[in-house]
Amino acid sequence: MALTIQSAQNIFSNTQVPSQIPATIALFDQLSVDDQLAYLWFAYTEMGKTITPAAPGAARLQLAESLLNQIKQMSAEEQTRVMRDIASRADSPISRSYGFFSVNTKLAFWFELGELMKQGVVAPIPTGYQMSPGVQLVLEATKKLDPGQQITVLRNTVVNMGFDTSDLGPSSYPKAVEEPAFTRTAPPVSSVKIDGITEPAVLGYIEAMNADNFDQAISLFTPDGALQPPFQKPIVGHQAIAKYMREEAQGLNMMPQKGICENLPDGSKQLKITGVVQTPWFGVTVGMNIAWRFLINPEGKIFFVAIDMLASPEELLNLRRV
Ligand code: 45D
Repeated sequence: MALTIQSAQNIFSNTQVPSQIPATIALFDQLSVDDQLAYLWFAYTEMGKTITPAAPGAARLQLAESLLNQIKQMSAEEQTRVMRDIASRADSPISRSYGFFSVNTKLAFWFELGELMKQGVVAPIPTGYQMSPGVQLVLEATKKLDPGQQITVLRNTVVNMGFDTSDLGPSSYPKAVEEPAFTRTAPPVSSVKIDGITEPAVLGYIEAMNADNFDQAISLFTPDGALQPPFQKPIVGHQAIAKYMREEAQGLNMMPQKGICENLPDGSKQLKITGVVQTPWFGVTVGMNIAWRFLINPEGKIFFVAIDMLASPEELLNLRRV
């Protein structure tokens, strides 16, 4: 039987547990735009007492510089309007420019605005703003998440902001040809060991990703292979996966711990591996509990890999057979 992405998506489906991350984002989405901005400010400053992101390097900030300079020059009211436009995905010039940013440029943009807010150069929340019960509710829901889940909520809200530029074609807005590299927080692990796993494609994948060697990682996939990031649709084919990895998978520390491997009748294999991933934004201070679900074809190539955020640390041990 030929492998299909649809059937691959369902491997180990019995170990999937609903995540609090989309549930929290759904609550956030129901807030008014001023409430959303206020929530992010409170959540970010509260979180900042224990963990803070690393400052984005100059090269990354440069990609957002022209927007930031425009905002710095505005009155407090104009600054508030711009933030409302971006948060509500309005069709305005600045919200369009933001919409063309890569994920990491979006994060760098808000990081810098957050700094400017702390310095009093940019207005944090609209003057006269009163916290609504809805904001309180989403903040309470956020407090119950572990740090890895909290930063995922923040990241996803920032990613969803800005005018949706997907139908506009390539941007006329200046964009770096290549994403600037993140400085690694730990030296790459050269020999990967995963309890219960000997599959060369999987070990090779982790090793290549931990060295940001995306060409090497891609070469382990079938030409029609797919990678499905957390809460997203599968990204199909070498070129699309390579673009995604350059934009979003740089500088990650992947620390798989244990896994199971099952042989299927057609000679392919399905594997589930659990472990911890660190993002260069937070380095070793935040670990995200995740699972990789691999489908390896009979020739030993990766046909499919899904990355799932685990609902709780207990899920790290949930390696039941199907
Ligand atoms: O609106 O094997 C203010 C893949 C107030 C690749 C603010 C992966 C106003 C394959 C505070 C200023 C990548 C899928 C906003 C593996 C306002 C693979 C600012 C997984 C917005 C394993 C807010 C990788 C700010 C994973 C500055 C799971 C927020 C990676 C900053 C996960 C938030 C990475 C930051 C995550 C969040 C990174 C910096 C979750 C970063 C999160």
